[in-house]
Amino acid sequence: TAGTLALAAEAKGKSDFPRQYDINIEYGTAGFRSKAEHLDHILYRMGLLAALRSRVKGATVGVMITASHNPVADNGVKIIDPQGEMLEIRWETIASDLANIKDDELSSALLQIIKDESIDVTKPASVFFGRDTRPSSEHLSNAAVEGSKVFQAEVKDFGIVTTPMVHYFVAAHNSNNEYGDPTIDGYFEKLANAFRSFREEVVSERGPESGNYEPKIVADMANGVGGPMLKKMSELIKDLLTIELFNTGEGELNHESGADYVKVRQTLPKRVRIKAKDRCVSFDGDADRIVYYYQDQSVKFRLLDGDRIASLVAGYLKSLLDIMNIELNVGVVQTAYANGASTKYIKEVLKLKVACVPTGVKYLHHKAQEFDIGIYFEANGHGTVLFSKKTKVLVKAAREDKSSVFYRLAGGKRSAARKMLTFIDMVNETTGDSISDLLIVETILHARGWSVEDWENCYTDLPNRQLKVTVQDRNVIKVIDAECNISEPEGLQDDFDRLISMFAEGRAFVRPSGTEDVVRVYAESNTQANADKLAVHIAKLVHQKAGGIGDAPTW
Ligand code: G16
Repeated sequence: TAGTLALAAEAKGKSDFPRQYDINIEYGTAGFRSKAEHLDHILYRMGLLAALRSRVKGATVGVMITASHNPVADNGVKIIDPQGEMLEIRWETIASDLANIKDDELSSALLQIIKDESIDVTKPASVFFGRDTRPSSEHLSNAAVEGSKVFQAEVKDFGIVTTPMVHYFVAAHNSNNEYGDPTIDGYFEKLANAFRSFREEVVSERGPESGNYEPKIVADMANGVGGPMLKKMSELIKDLLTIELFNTGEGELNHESGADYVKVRQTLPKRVRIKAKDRCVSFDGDADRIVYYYQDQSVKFRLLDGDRIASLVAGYLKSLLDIMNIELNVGVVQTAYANGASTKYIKEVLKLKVACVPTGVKYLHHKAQEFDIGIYFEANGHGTVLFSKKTKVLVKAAREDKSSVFYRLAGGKRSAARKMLTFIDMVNETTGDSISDLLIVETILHARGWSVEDWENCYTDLPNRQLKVTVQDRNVIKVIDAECNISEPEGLQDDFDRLISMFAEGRAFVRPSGTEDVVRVYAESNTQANADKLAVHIAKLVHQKAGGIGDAPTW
């Protein structure tokens, strides 16, 4: 019975996974994140909760153990819902409450959830597990597995895999393999086959000539799980793309490398050998983000971030729709971090809709579902593309269109449809996926015959700067308007506005991070010096008026 299970869960929790730290940890931007040593009891309890969530949904759910871009000493966990999407936001509160109760409150809390959510504990439950390469991940994963087992869930542990792979496994399994084969090989084959088919379609249409596109990239793996996984992919497509891998695990995770380091510092990762104009990518620690960059002739670092990927994808998909003559509601979803120039380009040049939502893939994903084709990317390189059922039906119909008397002339339309369907297969629609995103970008650049510079020439980024401010309690900052403004501390937004108005093309905002104990500052302006200055002034104001600790940041 529920009572017996809850008592067993509490007993095991007390003996094997007691709460040893009196620290309140909330389900944040991407699940729980903290120092690894604070997380034993939370992982165990999330294993319990995942088993309950599986019963509520009557489907398999996923648990990923990672702290992604955070330092190696941190770790974290997130629960993945049955279609491979992030945990329903209402359940984040349930998760936070369960994570923060005392050990001897566990059975009553579990019984309360069972009652509130009308869960039948005799029904089957199934949980998939995956973890990143952090030294603490195996131990923490075992704690979560133990939790799910106590609640009699069937458990499948995929071991060390990327975060988006776990999202994929869950979605594929729950679709009865329609979305793909829910295995590691199935994941690689699905993406690699789509990449190859697309290439064949392009080559059969226009021959082997690929314009300015060079089939070679340099890849920084942040010393994370991306290393072995991209290596595996690279072997499957080595005749089409040469991938030179760096930071594949010999150094410290995310240290002086990885997508976050490159994006925030706007600099090359360490321990990577490149030549001018080499097309380079960086993954983050769990391979759900990617940024591109290169060094130009004058050895200047040039970044092509998530906004650039969104613009590239949106422009290309629109061109396919134009060929097919299909009208669909296509939109790009961004956050306040999106470079103002990208938003302008998408709206004014591509003539597509742009929506802005708060930081966190979960918000972007939900918004993107409102479009027939929803392209969402955070500037940090986290994103994917969602295609509605209607889109898939219309494109399939266009592929089969043999009605035209000008059958031969309709060949372009059918080819565009085949490309679009193959493209859909290459996308991990469940969440941002570095490997899938890399294949998408390479496919479009090849199809367009573009070099990385051609891609960059679409628009010119406004110079920008990001800083972090450490404060006593980051939650004294209350954000509104999709994080573009703050409502508290009172009067601080007015101070920001006065400052911003003094900078040409000035824009800035601040927000408490949901993955680190800091307040983030973003500023852009007409020159790098101005963007830096604006960011520093805003950071100083935050430091002064929101309880800064230590020195205010400088640049
Ligand atoms: C996570 C989230 C992202 C978010 C990032 C930073 O990324 O998945 O959506 O942009 O954290 O969030 P914050 O600014 O709130 O700290 P990752 O790659 O760490 O999982």
